[in-house]
Amino acid sequence: MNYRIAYDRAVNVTASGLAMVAQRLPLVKNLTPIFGGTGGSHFAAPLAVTFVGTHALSGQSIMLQQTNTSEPTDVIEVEIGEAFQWEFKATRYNISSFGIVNDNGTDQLPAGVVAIGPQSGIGTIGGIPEEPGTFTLTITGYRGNNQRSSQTLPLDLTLIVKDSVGSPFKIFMSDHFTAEELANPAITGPTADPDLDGIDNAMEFVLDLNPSAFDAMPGTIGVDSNNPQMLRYEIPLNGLATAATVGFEESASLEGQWQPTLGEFVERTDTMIVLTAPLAGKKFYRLKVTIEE
Ligand SMILES: [Ca+2]
Ligand SMILES: [Ca+2]
Repeated sequence: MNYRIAYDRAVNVTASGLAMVAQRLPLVKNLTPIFGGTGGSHFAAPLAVTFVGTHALSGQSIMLQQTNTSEPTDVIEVEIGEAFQWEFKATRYNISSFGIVNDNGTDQLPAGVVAIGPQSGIGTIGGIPEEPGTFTLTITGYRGNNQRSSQTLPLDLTLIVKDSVGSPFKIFMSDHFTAEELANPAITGPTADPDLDGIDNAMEFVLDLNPSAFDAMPGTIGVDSNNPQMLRYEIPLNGLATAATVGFEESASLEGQWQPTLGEFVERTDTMIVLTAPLAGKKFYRLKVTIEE
């Protein structure tokens, strides 16, 4: 802690008031050059002082406080991959800069976390954490651009980053639905189709569509440039759905028996699946996906 005294604000100070403040100063000897060589017993004369960090002798400390929620907290709990934003400002003046010190005493932030600003006195800490752990970030706001100006009391922000517990499917669904909806499998289960586009949620995930808005079936169909006798149907896949089983089934009629299409006609990569089928004849194909919930 680095309290400093400046003469930029006139406050009448009584001896008893000064004594109180002196007790807060970790380095009482710093008082000596400012108050002259007469020693600590001659505090009776009114002095003009401003305390940095403790703004007045009445104990009205300048604090940092969160601003982007109605219920401020200094503990943030998120999962890996979950975005958060925590904004703060000083209770009095606008801060022009701020410093952050982590548990190790350096300014390194957890992976995926950044500090921005302050802009108009508001600082932001946020991002998408990439590593689990509990991180204590000690933030100090400064009235000026350098870190030797008036400062707020330090605030310890605790960031708890938990290992992601959701499957890729659940994380995908959580981007589109509320917690209440996520708890209702009739809305967000893999076989539900809340947006009524005929594409169930499992397939919305595998195809990286929007499970809460109408989508047309994606993909491109054309003649295979390598073989004019063959049709080529290419469908892009969600790169986060690599664990899903994706394949085609075929049938001579829509009411008929669906059989898996032979592997020689299907090519799957992490980001697409391609069906190659003879142009001659008539056959129905459908995409089939199986996911881990
Ligand atoms: Ca749907
Ligand atoms: Ca949809």
